[in-house]
Amino acid sequence: EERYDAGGIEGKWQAHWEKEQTFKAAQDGRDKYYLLEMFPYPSGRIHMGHVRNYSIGDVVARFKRLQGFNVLHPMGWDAFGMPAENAAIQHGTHPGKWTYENIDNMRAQLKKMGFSYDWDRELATCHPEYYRWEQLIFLKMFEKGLAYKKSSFVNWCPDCQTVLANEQVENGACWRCGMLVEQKELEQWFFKITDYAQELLDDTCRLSGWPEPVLTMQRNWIGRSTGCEIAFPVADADLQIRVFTTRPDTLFGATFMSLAAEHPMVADLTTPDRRAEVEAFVARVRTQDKARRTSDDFVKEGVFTGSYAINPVNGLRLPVFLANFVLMDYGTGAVMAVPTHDQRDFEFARKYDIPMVLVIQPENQTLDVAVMDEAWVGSGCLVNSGPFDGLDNETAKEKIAEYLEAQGFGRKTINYRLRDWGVSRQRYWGTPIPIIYCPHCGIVPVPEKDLPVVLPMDVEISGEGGSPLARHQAFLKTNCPTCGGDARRETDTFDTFVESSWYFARYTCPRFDQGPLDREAVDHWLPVDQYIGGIEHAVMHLLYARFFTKVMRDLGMLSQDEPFRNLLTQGMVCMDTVSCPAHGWLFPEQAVDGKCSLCGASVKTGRTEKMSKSKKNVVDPDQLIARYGADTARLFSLFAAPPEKDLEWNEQGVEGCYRFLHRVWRAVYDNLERIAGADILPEVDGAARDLRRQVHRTIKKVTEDIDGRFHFNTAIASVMELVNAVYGFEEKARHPGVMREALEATVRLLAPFVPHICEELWTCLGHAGGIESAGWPDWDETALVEDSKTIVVQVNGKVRGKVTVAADADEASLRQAALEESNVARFLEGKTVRKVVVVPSRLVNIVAS
Ligand code: ANZ
Ligand code: ZN
Repeated sequence: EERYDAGGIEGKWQAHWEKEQTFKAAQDGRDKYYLLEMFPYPSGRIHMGHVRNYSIGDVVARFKRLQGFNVLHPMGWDAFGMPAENAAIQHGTHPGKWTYENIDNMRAQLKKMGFSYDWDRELATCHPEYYRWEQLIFLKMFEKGLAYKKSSFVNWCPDCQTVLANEQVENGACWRCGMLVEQKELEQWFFKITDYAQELLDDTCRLSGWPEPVLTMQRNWIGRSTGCEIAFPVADADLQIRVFTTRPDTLFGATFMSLAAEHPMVADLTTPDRRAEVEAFVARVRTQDKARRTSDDFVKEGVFTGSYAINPVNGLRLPVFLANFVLMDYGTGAVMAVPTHDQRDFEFARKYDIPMVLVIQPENQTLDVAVMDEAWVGSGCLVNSGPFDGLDNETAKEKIAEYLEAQGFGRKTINYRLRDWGVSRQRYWGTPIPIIYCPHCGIVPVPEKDLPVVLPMDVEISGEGGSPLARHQAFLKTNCPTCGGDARRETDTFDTFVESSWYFARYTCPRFDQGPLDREAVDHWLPVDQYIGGIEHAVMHLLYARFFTKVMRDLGMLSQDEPFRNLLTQGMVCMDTVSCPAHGWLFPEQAVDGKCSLCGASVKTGRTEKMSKSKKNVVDPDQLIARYGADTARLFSLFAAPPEKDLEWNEQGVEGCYRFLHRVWRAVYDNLERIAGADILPEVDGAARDLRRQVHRTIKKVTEDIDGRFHFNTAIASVMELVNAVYGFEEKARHPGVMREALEATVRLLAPFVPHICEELWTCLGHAGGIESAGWPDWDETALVEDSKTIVVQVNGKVRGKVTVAADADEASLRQAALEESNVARFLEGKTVRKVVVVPSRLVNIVAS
C-alpha cells in the first residue's frame, strides 16, 4: 500500500496481536514488570481522559516488553456503583444489564486503541467470582476484629433514605434532591484502618517513587498529633469529661469546656432548666454538615448545659458548653477551651461572655487579656500557671504532661485524624456484606462454604427509599448458620472503594478458584512497578489500597507491605468552552465559523476547562479514531504535554500528528527499493556520519526520556527531528545502508507510541515476526563521538565569529584558531590582546584594548 491508511492497518494488527497472544503475561525466567493504570468505571463510553491515561501506560508497557521484561499489563472494570442504579431508575434497565453492555462497548473501544493488554486477565468487580473473594477477605477481617459494626452519626438524606458521603453533601443539602441533610445515628460496618495508621504514615517514607504532593496529602489525611488526654471531674456529679489536647501547656488557661452536640454525656450534663434550649441546639447542629462545621469561617455557636467541670490543676470551675465546631469523631469529642490561645475558643468566649486567662506571654510584646483582639497562638513563656511559670511553652508541654501522668489526671496520647472506614452502603448494586442476623445468636458471619452471597438479579429498583435488597424476601430471609432458626441477611453492600482496594492483586491470578489470591502468583508480580492514574485518587483509593495490602499481608495472603512502587499522576485533558447566548454551552461541532449552528448567533469562546459533558467541551474518541486512526489519537495525547501536566486539546495539534505519521510512512515507502538488502556500514564520513550520529543520539534520548521519566513529548520531538534529517539527507543513493539504519531506528523508536503503523512499516522493511520480537534498539557509543566541534569566539564579550576545530582539540589550538579567524582578526586590528579565556567545547573570549 503506497498511502498511509490507518483504518486498514490498525484492524489488521489488532487481530494479529489477539491471535498471537502477543501481550500475554507469563511467569518465566525474565524479570517481571507490572504496569497498571487505574481501572475505569464502566460508565458507557471511554473519554479522552481514558485515552490519555491508557496511552501513557501503554508506552511504558510496550517499552518494557521491548526491553525484554516480562510485562503484566491487565485491564478490567470497577463495575459496582451508583450510576448503574440511577440509570436503572431513569431508563428502567437493570443495573447489571446496563453495566455489562457498557463493558462490552468500552472493551471494544479500548481494543480499537490498540492497547497491549493481556485480555485473558480481564475482570469485572460485579462478577460473583470476584466479589466472593472479597466477601471472604471480609470474613477473615471480621474474625480478626478488623471489620466491626458500630453505630455512628452519618449524613442522611431523609428524602432519598440513604447515607451520603461527605462529598455528596453540598451546602448542607443532598446533591441529588436538594433536601437538607440530617445527622442520623445508624449501625454501620467499619474497617479498622486506624489500627494501621502509624504504619501507613511511616511507610510513606519508603515510597520514593511517589509524587511528593500525594505523600503529603496522605500524611495530612492520617493527621497524627501528639498531645494529652486529660480527665476533668464534673462538679457535684460522679462524672468525668475526657478531652484531647495538643496544648497541655495551656491547661491553666482553660476557662470553659466545649463538647460535641452528639457527645454521649449530653443528657447527664444538662440541668433541667437548660434542657429545652440544649435539645433545640442539638437538633439544629445535627442538620449542619460536618465538613463545614470545622471550617474557619463557620459561625461558632453553642449552648450552656448548666454543669461545671473542675480544672484538676487549679480547681477552677469551668462551665460546660456544647459547641457546633466540636466533632464527636475527633479525639474524645470534648475540648478544654482556652480562649486566650485558640482562635475558635476566643470567638466563642467573646460571644458568650466567658472570662479569659492569659497563660503564655510572647517574648517581644506584652499581651493584656482586656485588650486582646485575637488569640495568641504563638510561642512564649508561661504565666498564671502556678509552678510552671517562667517555662518556655515547649518545655511546659512536656512538664505538664509528666505532672498530669504523675497525678493520675491524664496521660500522653497520640491522636490521628484518620477515622475507621465506614463501608456500609444502603445500595443495591454492590457486594453484599456476608452477615446474618439471628434473633438468638446475634451477628453471625456467613460460613465460607456458603460464599458467594449472590446479589439477586430479580429486584425492583424504584428509586424509593431504602435498598431494594431489604424488600427482597427471598434474599432477606434465611436460616441462622449456627442454630438453624429463622434469620435475616444483612442488606447493606460495600462501598465500591472496597473492590478497588485489592483488584491489583487479583489481576495476578484472576481465575484462581481456591481463594482470593494465589500466593505464588501474587508474590511473583507484586508490587505494581508503575501505577498510573488521576490525582483525584491521591487520598482515598490509594490509602485504602495500601491498607488492604497490609491487611492481606497480615492474613497471610501475600508478602508485600506496599502495593505500588512508583506512581504517576497524570494531568487532565482540557479544551475551550463555547457558548451561545440562546443555547448555552455548545459542542465544538455546533459552532461553525463562530456562529451557533442552531440559531446563527455569535458564539462566545470561554475558558479552557477540563473536558466534561456538562460543559460540552468534549471530543469523542470514536470519532477521532474514525477520522485519523488510533495511532494519531495516541500520538497527540502523548506529544501535546508531559503526562503529569494538563493537556490542552486542539485540532491543529491532532492534524500535525496525523501529518507526521504520513511523513514517516512516505519516508519508508519512498526509499524501500533503494535500501532493500543494504548493509549497515558503520564506517562512513561527512553527512552520512552526521546522520548516523543523529540516529544514535535519538536512540539514546528516547530511551532515557521514556525510562522512568515519562518525557514522551520530548522523545517524540527528537524522532520528528530525525525524520527531518532523513528527508534532508542528500546522499541517499550513495549510502543506502545509512538510510536503512535511520528508517529502521525511526520505526522501532516510535513503536511504543504508535504501534500499528510501526508494525506495518517494520514488515515492509522486510522483517518477519513482528516488531515486538525485534527488541529495543541499543545505541552505538562510537557513532555518538563528534569528529569536530564549533566554538563561538567573542571579542570583549561580543560574538565576532565561529571556528570549527577537531573534537579533541586542546586549549592551545583552540586559542590559535580563534585568533586567526578572519572576522575576529579584523576586530583585533590595532589592539593588544590582554587575555584569552577558553571555555572548552563552548567559547573563547578575547579581551583586547
Ligand atoms: C486545648 C487547646 C488550647 C487546644 C490551645 C488548641 C489550642 P490537632 O492539631 O488538629 O490535633 N480539639 C480536640 N478535639 C476536638 C474535636 N473533637 N473537635 C474540635 N476540636 C477539637 O488539634 C487538636 C486540638 O483541637 C486540641 O487542642 C483541641 O483544642 C481541639 F491554645 O485543646 B486544644
Ligand atoms: Zn441463631
